[in-house]
Amino acid sequence: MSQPTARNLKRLLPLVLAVSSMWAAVWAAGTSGDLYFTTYKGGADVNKISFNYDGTKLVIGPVVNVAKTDGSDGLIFAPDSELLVGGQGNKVHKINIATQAVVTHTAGGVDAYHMALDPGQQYAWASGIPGGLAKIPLTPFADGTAIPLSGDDVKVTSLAFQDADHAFYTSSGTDGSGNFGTLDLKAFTTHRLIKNLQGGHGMAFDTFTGHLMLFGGENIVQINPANAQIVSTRAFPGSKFDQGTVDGKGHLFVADGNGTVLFVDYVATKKIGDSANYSAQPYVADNMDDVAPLSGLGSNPNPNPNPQPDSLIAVVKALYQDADGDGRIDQAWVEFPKAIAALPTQIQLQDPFNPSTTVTVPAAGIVRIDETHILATFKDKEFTAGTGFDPKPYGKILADAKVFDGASFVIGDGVGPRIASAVSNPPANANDKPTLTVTFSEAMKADPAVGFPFDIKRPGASDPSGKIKVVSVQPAGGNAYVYTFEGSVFPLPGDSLRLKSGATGLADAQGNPSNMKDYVPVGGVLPKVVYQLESKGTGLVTVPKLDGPIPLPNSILVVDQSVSEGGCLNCPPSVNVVISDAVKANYSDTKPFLITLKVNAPFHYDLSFFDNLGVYINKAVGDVSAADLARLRKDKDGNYLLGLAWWPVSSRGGQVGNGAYIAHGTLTTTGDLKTIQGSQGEFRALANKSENVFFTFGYLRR
Ligand SMILES: [Ca+2]
Ligand SMILES: [Ca+2]
Ligand SMILES: [Ca+2]
Repeated sequence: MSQPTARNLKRLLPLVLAVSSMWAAVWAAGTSGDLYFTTYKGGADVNKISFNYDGTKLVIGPVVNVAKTDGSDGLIFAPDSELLVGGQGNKVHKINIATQAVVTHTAGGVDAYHMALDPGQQYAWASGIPGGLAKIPLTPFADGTAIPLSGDDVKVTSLAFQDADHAFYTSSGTDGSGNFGTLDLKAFTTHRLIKNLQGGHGMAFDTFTGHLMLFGGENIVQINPANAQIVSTRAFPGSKFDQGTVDGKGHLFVADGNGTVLFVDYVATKKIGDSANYSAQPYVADNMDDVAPLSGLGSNPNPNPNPQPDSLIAVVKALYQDADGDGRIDQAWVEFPKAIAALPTQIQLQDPFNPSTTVTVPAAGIVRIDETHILATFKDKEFTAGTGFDPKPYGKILADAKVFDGASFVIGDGVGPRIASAVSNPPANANDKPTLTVTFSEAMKADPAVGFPFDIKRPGASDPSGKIKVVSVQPAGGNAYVYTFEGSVFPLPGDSLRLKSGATGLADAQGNPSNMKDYVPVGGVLPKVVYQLESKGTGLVTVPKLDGPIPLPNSILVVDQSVSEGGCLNCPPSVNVVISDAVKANYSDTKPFLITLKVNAPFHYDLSFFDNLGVYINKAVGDVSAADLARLRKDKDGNYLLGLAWWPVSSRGGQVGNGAYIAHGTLTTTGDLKTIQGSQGEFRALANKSENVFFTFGYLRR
């Protein structure tokens, strides 16, 4: 390696130190502004982004096009605030940012890529990668002149000035490595200081450290110009760095051919390679080429000191959600168009179902999901409903008006569907299939291929999950669907259901899957099912002596026990008195009723009676209909208490004598037999709906 000349070192050093210490004291934290950059494939190839770094996190704005050229590479600002852009050939563009007008002049036959502003500000210098040097007049802007170089390197890439007559140069190809040295701008001779430096492609002078920052390939190199020693380096593997810049406040930006911009905060360390530095490398645009200087020669003489209103951050998308899955909206998911450094501190949200209700979510309820998304949660004030509604401007960021656009923003439906109701329909006839009518909380498509998309709970019985086979799903109007089942296992009244969380093929119109956490009871009617009643014991029933025994079609007389006189539902007029007496039951140790039932729905009875030798006595077949029940009193739970009294007259017309008898048959119901009391007196609480009856009882004739 060659050493720099003593003349070079002395010239630069005092100025650099004075400036850097001043900046360090004043600017310790952040930086913001506009970063202008080019892309290398034409089209909308001159652009800018806003950036804001608050000392902890870099935030960049969307890409804004500045102009279109027929080729662009390096770019600098002219003293008149127009952009000078190397045109990737024998041309230099000058762009009026306000009008987007582009004026192009030749570069004296030199291929113009990287640009540098001369310290005297009358000329710009264009150079190649590496290539010849051209001097471009700026007062006025005109065709350039090629300046042949001699010395160690006759082709150059980037220049960084020490003073009016002396610059540092790189001489580098597209791989990002190259030679580094000094250029005498009077003699136009070069003196190489470092050969084949990894990272020696782009270059910027940094007043903050007094050093040169070089960029190329994966590498950033910090060189002390006073002695040409490398102070610090850092590699960012995979990067294709080209031209970079510094803001003079300890922050560096480098364009990367992969489309990112590298940002490094070296305020505290003053060394670009220090691992303690904050760095970020956000994607900006495809075909990223170079960035314009942010400080020093070639930087914007009139940078925009204040963000324009259009740089306030607006919400791009927002959704109401139901985090705990109870069907009530309890949070808003909010998306911003770019990374946000600070969170909103107050968000106002309107209830879509009760427009007069708004909640204000304070900072404590606002959390970051990632760089561009936040959640505002208000579980303590969740809305009363919310799975399906139209998007409307329900949201507003109240605080942070300097950062966030305070306009109302639209919030859409981000809550998946729920079950509003489910009704079980048992088969009415032997060949029918059972069905379940499910009404969802909002419009959705129920895909039959999904099968049985519900979690089911069946208290006190075996879990039917996995045994339920769906054979079809048919729309039934509105948000209702009819699920038809194969086999005997299907949802019953008393079961409860919920939609499976995240079940595919079951989203609402917006594509939100369900996250229903609670269960909805299944309504409807129960199927006829047969159960075993007590079949032992010798209860004793009694009926007063019948003066005129007559055989009846039904030897079971159904009596309403809620009426003290014992109103009979199916008694012929001729037996009224008898039953009335029976209800009074003034006979010790005997009961007037063969069976006592508590029911909530119509039922069917089919019983036969035999004597203790098995001789047939009589039978009882009939129904207690809904119309019958409607005549009775209901208890507070909706049940009817009924007595089944035996009519002790044989089919041949004689009253039976004292003795043991056998009852055999079934009681079935479309509803629920709540309790049943056999002749021996025990009440049984039944989970079942129907009974097989087979028992003996004693009959005491009075
Ligand atoms: Ca370039
Ligand atoms: Ca909720
Ligand atoms: Ca929804």
